[in-house]
Amino acid sequence: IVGGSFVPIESQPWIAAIFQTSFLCGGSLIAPGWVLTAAHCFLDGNQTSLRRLKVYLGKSDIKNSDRDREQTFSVEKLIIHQKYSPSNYDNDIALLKISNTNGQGALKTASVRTVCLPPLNTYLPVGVTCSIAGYGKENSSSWSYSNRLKQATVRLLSSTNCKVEESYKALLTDNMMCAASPDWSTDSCKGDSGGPLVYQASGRMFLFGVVSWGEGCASENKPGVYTKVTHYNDWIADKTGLSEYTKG
Ligand code: 4AZ
Repeated sequence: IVGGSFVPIESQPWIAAIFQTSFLCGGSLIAPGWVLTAAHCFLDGNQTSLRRLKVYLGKSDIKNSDRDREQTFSVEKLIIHQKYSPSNYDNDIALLKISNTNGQGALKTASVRTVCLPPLNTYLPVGVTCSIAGYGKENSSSWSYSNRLKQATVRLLSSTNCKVEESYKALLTDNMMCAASPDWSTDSCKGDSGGPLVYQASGRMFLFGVVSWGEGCASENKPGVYTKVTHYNDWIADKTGLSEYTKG
């Protein structure tokens, strides 16, 4: 995350840190046994070795473990969207079925809880402020990830605005949405992929976006691009067996 601030895990208790030997991507806990993330995190697609994947919840710091707050999981299943396109990142969404050593999903604590999925047919109005979070780079020229959890606010752009020449013209599909800060000072960056873009409504947090791609980080006229979670209610319900109307 470029800009924004360091936050304790309790500010984003649904964020997941996905490891494949080393840190790989962010994700979001949408149900005790399910993490939603980006498909492009798994270069080998469904050939990815599940045994090498580990998911941590309740983690404020990638490098140091915090045994009192952390929960660790192995991955039982990796489900990459069947229409994910590695060439343009269309349908950049994937699900991980997680379980601990007792075969159970996440336990709700102060540092671990689920995020709500947006109800069917909800649309965020252009200009609303959302928050993004992750353990990724603090600027594009960094050599390493932040390691500590950061959060920042960004505003939703209209697709027309995001498709102008200076932005992404032909690169955007209807399954993507753009967000940036008006002064281009905050953005998601490398290592934040798969992580959450959330919007607060009626005191609840809804997962509207999954960090997907962008040209550089916090560069002028190059917004961050997020997978539109509302386009995948049916897919998520079908793959997980969860109700489309997640009550949190
Ligand atoms: C990446 O490389 C990446 N500024 C993620 C998000 C953005 C750019 C790059 C958005 O994972």
